[in-house]
Amino acid sequence: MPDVISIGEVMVQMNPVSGGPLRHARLYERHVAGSEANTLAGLQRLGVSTGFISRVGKDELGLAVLAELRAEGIDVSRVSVDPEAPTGVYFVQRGYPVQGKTLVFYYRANSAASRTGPEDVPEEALDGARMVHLSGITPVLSESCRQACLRLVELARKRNVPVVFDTNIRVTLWRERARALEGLKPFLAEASYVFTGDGDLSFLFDGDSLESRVAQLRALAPAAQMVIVKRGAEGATVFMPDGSTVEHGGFRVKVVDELGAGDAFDAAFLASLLQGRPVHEALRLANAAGALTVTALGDLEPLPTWDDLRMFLARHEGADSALLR
Ligand code: KDG
Repeated sequence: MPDVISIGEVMVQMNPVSGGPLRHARLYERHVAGSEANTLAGLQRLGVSTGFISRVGKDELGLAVLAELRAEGIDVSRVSVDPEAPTGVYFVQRGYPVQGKTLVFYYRANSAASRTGPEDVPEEALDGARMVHLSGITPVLSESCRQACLRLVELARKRNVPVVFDTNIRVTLWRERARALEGLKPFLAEASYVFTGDGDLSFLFDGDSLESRVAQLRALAPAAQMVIVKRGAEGATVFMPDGSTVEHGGFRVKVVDELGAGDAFDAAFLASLLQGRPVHEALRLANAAGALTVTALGDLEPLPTWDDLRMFLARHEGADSALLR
């Protein structure tokens, strides 16, 4: 029985081998990715068992998605094949026209995954679960997806399973702040752990400091034991309920493909908590996992194992690095 259950959409990712605008891209690497499943794959690499709820199309791309998720060891018994709609696809444009920024072009409207509904979330899906993980992407995909997410959260509450929620704002999908805030509220209200980022916080709230935006988020997430704010290469900060914070700096690496870093971060943080590691150590490992994930194309492929993290930390923290136990 999986320790962590999540729900979302996995798409085929078309990632050009060269830079520049997509209108000229001719050679692509074909990957498979989706924020929530990326997090599950990251957990699997760190020894945590996971299960995913979704749909794929009855097509070649759906077979590719299923094959990759299975290869990561994710339980896909609750990913159904929907003959009525296709598997979603997205294209990535890295570093053009703004260096260091990635643009994403979705071909996912009315995809099979967007037809996921509460009927795909039976109560037994939570048998044995230690955490339920959701992100702000799935509820915006369709009304049935929103209902499926609400059901998952309701079942988690009924069974006392902690809910982990990553705000994961995709502006292209939400379009405007008021809609996003309304859409995220029911999930924030139930979350025991909230992951967010400085970009997400600025999109959601006004305020002259990170602290004031986090305070506004906390007001919507009164049950949150931790609000974890990711700041990319700058590191991350955990805001505890008593107002104290725990911080860890980021690691400098050569960025090849920034997508998936936040998912890798969540995975390493959660795997560390599930192992009983202290918050500061979880942050250190999560920052390292995020950094490692931007060093290669694709979201799933560069996700680290414990051995990868050990080697990375030894290199980046020097001889004094207190290596993982
Ligand atoms: O986290 C990276 C993913 O967000 C991206 O690769 C695809 O899931 C995705 C999305 O919805 O944007």
